[in-house]
Amino acid sequence: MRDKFRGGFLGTFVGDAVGVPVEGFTHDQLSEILDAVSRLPKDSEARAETEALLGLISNPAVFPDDSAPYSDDTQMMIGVAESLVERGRFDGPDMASRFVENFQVWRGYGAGAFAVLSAIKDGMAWDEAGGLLFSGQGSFGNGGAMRVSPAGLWAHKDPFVLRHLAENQAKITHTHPLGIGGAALQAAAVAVACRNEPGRDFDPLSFLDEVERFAPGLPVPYQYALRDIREFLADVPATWDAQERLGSSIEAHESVPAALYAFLRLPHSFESAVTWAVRLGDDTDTVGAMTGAIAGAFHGYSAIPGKWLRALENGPKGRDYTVGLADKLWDRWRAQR
Ligand code: R7I
Ligand code: MG
Repeated sequence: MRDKFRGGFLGTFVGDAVGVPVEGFTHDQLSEILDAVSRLPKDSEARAETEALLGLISNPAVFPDDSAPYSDDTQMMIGVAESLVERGRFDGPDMASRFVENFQVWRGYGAGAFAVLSAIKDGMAWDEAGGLLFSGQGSFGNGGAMRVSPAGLWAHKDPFVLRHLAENQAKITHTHPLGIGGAALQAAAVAVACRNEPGRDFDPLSFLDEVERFAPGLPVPYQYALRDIREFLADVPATWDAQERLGSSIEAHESVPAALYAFLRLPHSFESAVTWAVRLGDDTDTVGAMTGAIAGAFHGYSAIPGKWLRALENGPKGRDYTVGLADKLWDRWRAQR
């Protein structure tokens, strides 16, 4: 179980880091360029330059050890985890203050999240700023879902605590029902991944049933997407059609289902699932992070390729810190049972 907690944390971190350099590429652009780079001569300058542009997805060696950066996804996941480790339950003011303490603008925050964190930093109440976004509708970006894995791990035994945690941590920045629903779905997927073991008899449809039991009554777009996922899973061989139907954008309802599908489509390999997810294009770091969280909680930290782990940035609040944080959450989880 410790390995699964670490996997859920570092899965987010790795998926984020793999996706960061190629964020904003469309699926077609990414496919073309990956195909082109594989045909360039091994020792050519053109190949080295293109690989340097694409980062971990094309060649992990382009990053010296301890240098591949994470983005806001991992930074905010760290905030969720720090608060849970310290408080042992959802504590809004504490979690919001950790988001603000960790806030480094250059990590690539969404415009809404940036506004919320800046407002809280300037003294606005932690539970007020999020609801002001988008003319009072609140954000339906995927920011509440991208960071939720510690909540999924923490509450993997209890669907009620899980829902409470997932929704409340989202609401600090995302109060739109679709933003909240995405966080609930992603947390449920991580929780169910934590509850199940990889093996030959793994059944994606039973996994999906369990996810739906852990996240009942989601807004309609999620219910349609879950139905689509069932349809795509029956498609053999799988195609990229899912990309068009599910989407991989910055909006929660157009990226959380895609991340779940990427895991279910390739449930036997962390690396394959994350690579596939990032290759969907568009919001690559977040779809990568969310797929990585699910696959990491399922396969465990020990299944994450060493070539990716070694590359991750390892300064303050880097790789070693994040592994330690996962261990602390696990220790507290055990102590509290
Ligand atoms: O959701 P969020 O924290 O970040 C999402 C993505 C991730 O990929 C991060 O890594 C980062 O790159 O951004 O950021 P928000 O700003 O809350 O939401 C993201 C975007 O979704 C916004 O900038 C809007 O374009 C859009 N959006 C909305 N547009 C109109 N009306 C979200 N909610 C609304 C809305 O209600
Ligand atoms: Mg990001």
